[in-house]
Amino acid sequence: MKMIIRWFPFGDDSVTLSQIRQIPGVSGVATHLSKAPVGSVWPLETLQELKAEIASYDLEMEVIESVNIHEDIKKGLPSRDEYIDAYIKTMKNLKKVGVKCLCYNFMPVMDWARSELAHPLADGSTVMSYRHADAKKMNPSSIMDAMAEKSGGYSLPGWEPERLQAMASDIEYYQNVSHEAYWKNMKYFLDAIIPWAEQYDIKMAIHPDDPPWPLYGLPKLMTSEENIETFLNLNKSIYNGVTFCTGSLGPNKDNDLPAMARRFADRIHFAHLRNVKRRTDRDFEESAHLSEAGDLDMYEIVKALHDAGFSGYIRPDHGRMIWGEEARPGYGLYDRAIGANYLLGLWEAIDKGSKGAK
Ligand code: CS2
Ligand code: MN
Repeated sequence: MKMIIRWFPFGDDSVTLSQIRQIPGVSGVATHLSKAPVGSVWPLETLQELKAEIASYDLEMEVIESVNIHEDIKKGLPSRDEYIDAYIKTMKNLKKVGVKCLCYNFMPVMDWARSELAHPLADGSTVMSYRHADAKKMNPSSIMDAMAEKSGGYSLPGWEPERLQAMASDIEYYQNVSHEAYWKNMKYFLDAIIPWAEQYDIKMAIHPDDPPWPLYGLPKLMTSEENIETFLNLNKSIYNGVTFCTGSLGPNKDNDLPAMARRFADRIHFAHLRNVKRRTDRDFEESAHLSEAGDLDMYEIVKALHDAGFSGYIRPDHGRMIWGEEARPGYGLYDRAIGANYLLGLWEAIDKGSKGAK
């Protein structure tokens, strides 16, 4: 298992590689080419420069999060083939710079959605929160404005401006896309790229939908144990894997995360471990990583992964904003550093306990 931290390059992050390097137990970063338009081929020389910068801080760049999927692929349009070709060319360049795991998502139109980016907690920190009634009321472009305004000018993962231009018309398009059709589009993509993932030895790791339920009538599939099983059966290669994001799957109280971790461990190549506090079946807020801070038993989740032989990458996911830090929402330094070492502590105790440490 390797503990990593997500980092946004090219001045797009308030957190520095020098700071990440000082977090004990962290071996590398999950990063991406934030300036590469969705559907383009990522230039090898840019990747080489990025890897060299990361390596100059003794950090590894083995995980990419994310090479986003062009909407035409998700829609299953004829133009998808040219974007799939570009995706495969990008994978070839990623192989050349030593990437071993590629996190992506197949969420239609947008990445995660929240209705509040700085919800105050009693301890004076703030978290991102989701109230379904508010999110439904907010038309997508106002969510975009609210997010852009409150995110300190950072574009949020998956909410890059070029993806949002067509947001309203894309949402309209998906009103007539059935789950069955969407699964077919997903399978078409997987069957095209998994042979190349095998050849390049890059483990593909799809990220769940966040929140894990329908919003704006969009087909949200990666939401439950049953749907993860369906996904894994679309293409049975070990290279067709999952990013096990507990904060994305956790708001759905029917998701038994330790059981899912045990069941899918051999197809989980990347784990985003964070906690959430459910308020209702459709409302939640994020929390500190500690089990008692939210509704998830982080010990049981880590134990399930460990005991099932998980050997991939783990990262702390969204943290609170604490000690007055101003950063990309969910991506402050302090609470993710605390989370990383909490998770490492759990892993060490479970690992040594399993070996009968005295
Ligand atoms: C991330 C997602 O910030 C987050 O919650 O886990 O944005 C994730 O990077 C993408 O969905 C993966 O493509
Ligand atoms: Mn995640």
